Amino acid sequence: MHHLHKYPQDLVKRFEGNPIIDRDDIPFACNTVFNAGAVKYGKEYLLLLRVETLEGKSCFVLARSYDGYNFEIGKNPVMEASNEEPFATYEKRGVEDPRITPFEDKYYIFYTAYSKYGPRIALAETYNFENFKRLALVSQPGNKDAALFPERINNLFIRFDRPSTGPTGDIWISYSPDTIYWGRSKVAMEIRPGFWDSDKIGAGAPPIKTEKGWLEIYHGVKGTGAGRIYRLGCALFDLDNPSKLIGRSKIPILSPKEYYERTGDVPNVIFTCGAILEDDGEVKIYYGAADTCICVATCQLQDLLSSCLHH
Ligand code: M1P
Repeated sequence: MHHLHKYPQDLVKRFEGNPIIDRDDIPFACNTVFNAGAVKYGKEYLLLLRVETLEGKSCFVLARSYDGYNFEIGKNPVMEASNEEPFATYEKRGVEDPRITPFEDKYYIFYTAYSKYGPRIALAETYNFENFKRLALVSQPGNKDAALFPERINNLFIRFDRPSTGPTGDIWISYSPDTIYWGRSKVAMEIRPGFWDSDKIGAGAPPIKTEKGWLEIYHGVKGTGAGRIYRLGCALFDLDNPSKLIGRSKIPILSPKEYYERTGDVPNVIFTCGAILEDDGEVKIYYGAADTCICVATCQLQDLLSSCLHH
């Protein structure tokens, strides 16, 4: 039905072949696949898929592609709820929403460790996407949506995260000398009452360095009488002091509209954990739709920057 819309509504252009991955593509029985970390690894595009098993717990499965659209899916999970402490206690309900950051010679993965205590941020690393090593649980319960910056600033690692401070939630920034101990936490960007991101916001893809600042593609949530709507927007932060917000898109860059975004386990959800900036300035945004399948949409970096700055 989208061809009937009179005016274009999304800055970001959906791939016509969406969804690119759904549960029938996973080589074992599962419930859903969504919210994938994304990275370019040599000539390959890699997605670390969040796959929810029939049990209802999530694990991670690796998917590989040479064009960013057609993926070959690994036969088995590369990470499942851990049996080893200290992780086992806090991953009893699974591992969720991985975000991959290339960092020097390795790749860090922030993910949500989920248990009866609630969500916690956990950190793993890999050098080759064959072996994954858990490093530490790096927050108390009630924190998630962690996205690591791809370089140190003033000798410190930096992350955005989303502590739960009641029914609403803002994006915070924290600093660490070693990726394990985090502090100097402060709020970096707040919800906007009256807007599409009025109730909760959370970092999506790890920040992308641009000449205008750190670009963050984030999700914003608005409650309605029929449930929440998750949309994507973008924001720009100062290169030297990323706690300083420079600008923010006034309208969303992508909102649920297509059937696969409207219908699924959780309707009206567009949620990203990873985007890839190509050499020609195109940004591929991978997103989970309705917590049920994986989609991709593209746009020009310059258009995202303009949307942050022109409002
Ligand atoms: O169902 C939508 C999303 O809800 C949660 O996200 P957040 O706590 O940031 O609002 C997560 O469970 C996420 O995985 C899910 O896609």
